Amino acid sequence: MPSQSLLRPFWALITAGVAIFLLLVGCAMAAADGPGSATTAAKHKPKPKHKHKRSSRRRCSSRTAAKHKHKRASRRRCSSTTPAKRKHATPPPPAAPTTPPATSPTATGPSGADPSGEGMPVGDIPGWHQVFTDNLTTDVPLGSFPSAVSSKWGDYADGSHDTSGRGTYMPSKVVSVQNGVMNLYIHTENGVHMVAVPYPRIPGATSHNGQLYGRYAIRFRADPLQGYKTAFLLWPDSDAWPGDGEIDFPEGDLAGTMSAFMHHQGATSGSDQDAYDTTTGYSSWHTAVIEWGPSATRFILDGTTIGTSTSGIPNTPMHWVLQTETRSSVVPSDSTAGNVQIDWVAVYRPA
Ligand SMILES: [Ca+2]
Repeated sequence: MPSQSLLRPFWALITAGVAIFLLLVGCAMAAADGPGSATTAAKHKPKPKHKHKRSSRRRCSSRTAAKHKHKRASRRRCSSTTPAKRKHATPPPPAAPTTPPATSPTATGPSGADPSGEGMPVGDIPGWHQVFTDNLTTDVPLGSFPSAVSSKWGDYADGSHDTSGRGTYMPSKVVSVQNGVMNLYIHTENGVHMVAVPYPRIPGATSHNGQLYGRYAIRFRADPLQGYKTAFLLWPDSDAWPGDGEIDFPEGDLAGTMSAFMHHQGATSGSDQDAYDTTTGYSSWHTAVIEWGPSATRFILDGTTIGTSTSGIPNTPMHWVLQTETRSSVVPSDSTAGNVQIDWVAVYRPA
């Protein structure tokens, strides 16, 4: 039997060993609970909604909005779309395949009514009663829009400035219907950048052509015209902006990508809104749908929902205008010319 004095260093060694072992185990556990768990938490954290306040993307100043309050042609719209600056919280939908812009539509159906390859929806769908359609099968020569189809369409009058002030609404020089498609021939004459804002006249609408809630579908494409944009939108009949909100889709530079926006009911500034970006450009045919209901506003691009807003939904009648005009931040070249094309539109009211 070893003596007590001989055992003392042995026990000291064992104690030290155990202490080191416990220390190592402790460190390992701490490591597991520390950065590792943070990473795990981040990985499993619910994805942030694909939604952000667009504070950096100021729309019209309140001064501008007030100034144009009663001027239909010039109201609103002074956004400078800078998609690159806006980060996506979630991956955007995949980009549509790009095909060379076809300025002259090629008919695919027997009647040539659906050159985009997707027929116009006809009839009610669950929750929605169809109130307006136009497959644009009646030709309208340049200079005759909207007078030739005034029971179905209106447009801002020739000669007024667009939102940025750089362009001029000139439907007589811009809008025609041919081969089953409405063409908005965006171009410059004598230094005047010519744009237009056709809008369908909705049966049963308010005196401002509005509805309280609705579903708005459009099949469209555009040539990549730098410095021009679409802001197809729902604008409050009240003209109370931003208080009564606004709904925009698709909005974006024709040479860039599309976004959707819902300005909140009760907003006190133009940045009080939800924004949903995509990586989809305008060159190919696309179908954009705004579903505006009392409990949700959905933005659907080619059958995929790209954003849903459930609070601050505008709750007064609004009217749909296919606003196509110059951008505020990019001066279009005088040589830039091409078409925004619309194959069909379909409008619904709540069933
Ligand atoms: Ca058509």
